[in-house]
Amino acid sequence: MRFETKAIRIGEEPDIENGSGDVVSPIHLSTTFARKRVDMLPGGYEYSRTANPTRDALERKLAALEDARFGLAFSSGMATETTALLALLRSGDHVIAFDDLYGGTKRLFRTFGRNFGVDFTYVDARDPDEVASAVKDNTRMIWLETPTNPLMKMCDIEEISEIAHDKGIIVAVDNTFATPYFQNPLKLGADIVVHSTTKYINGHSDSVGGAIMLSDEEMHERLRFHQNSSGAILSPFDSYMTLRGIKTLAVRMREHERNAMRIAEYLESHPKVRRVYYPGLESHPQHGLAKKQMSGYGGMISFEIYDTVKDATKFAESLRLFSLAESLGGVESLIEIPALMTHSSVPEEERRHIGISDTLIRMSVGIENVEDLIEDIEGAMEAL
Ligand code: P1T
Repeated sequence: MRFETKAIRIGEEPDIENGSGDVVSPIHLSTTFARKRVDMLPGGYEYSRTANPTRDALERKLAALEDARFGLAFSSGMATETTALLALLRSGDHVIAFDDLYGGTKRLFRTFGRNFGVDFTYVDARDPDEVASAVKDNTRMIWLETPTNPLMKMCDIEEISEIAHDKGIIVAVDNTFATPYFQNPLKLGADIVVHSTTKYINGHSDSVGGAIMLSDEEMHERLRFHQNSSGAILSPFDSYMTLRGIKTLAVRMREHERNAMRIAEYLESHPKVRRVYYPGLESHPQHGLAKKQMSGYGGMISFEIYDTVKDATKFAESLRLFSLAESLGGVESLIEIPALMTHSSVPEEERRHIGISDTLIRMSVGIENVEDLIEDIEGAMEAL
């Protein structure tokens, strides 16, 4: 099956022989499942934290999207990351992470590292040599985002995976920005893929969730054990919402990208714009890598305008169609200022080092009519 077919069909095969033939997975709200004898679970289910039929349907669909053997669904992207760290690391381990990551991920790594004795080293993973030279004897994991939030930096998953696998290091890739429609890290050698399903996978800004997809059986066992024991599971209702959202992932991503490309080109030619960060632009320093490891460039754009934070704020507040809000990946367009919003928990000095200026603006381009979006941007530029 191709991507669009899997996104619609997998996990929700109608059971005509024994069930009611639902073409859509029902929302199984039951917290527990009855049995006739203590040693017999007729439907295979015991207690909904451990496994639930609606979440199972979603986990099967999620796995199919990344061509993985296993999928696990969690109550948020952050709960997913927390579970991955708990399941796969031990005190005394060392982790190498891309220095440009979602602010909340860095905040989690800071507290996790401090409280559990895990050492994190941040590197500019655009250069694989920087990753290689950060490896120590106790390095257990390499954590990557590509493209990164918010600077749209990229790293070569294949090359970094080769460095890691020589030394038995786990490669985890947060694929939230690219989505499985445009990029498949497991096929490039990564061991686990992490998603905030809150974003493109659900796609409608009405469910907070997260997921891990992977094919390694032993790592899956450990993650599944911690999913149950720490309990940060996705609810049956949110599982249903996400199942529903995924069915249109391919069509949505094609539209997000089409609109984003038009807007990135428009911004790049605008005299009030200093710089545009979008992997689809030939001016992006890693456009070649984007072409190599992604099949499309996605719907996220960051850019800087001349000159002050006041101008950036005024621009963001003057837009009428772009909602001034954190998050991304929904059908509606959003705008935000990372230094003041999503990445405000990253210390100022670190933001400067990475390149997140106070005037950096991040757009999640929705799938509204692109002419309306450009007119909106034009109006806000004129207000400056
Ligand atoms: O918000 P949550 O579902 O817990 O996901 C966290 C997360 C993980 N990874 C990436 C790449 C993310 O962008 C996020 C959440 N990001 C935002 C809320 C934001 O506006 O950037």
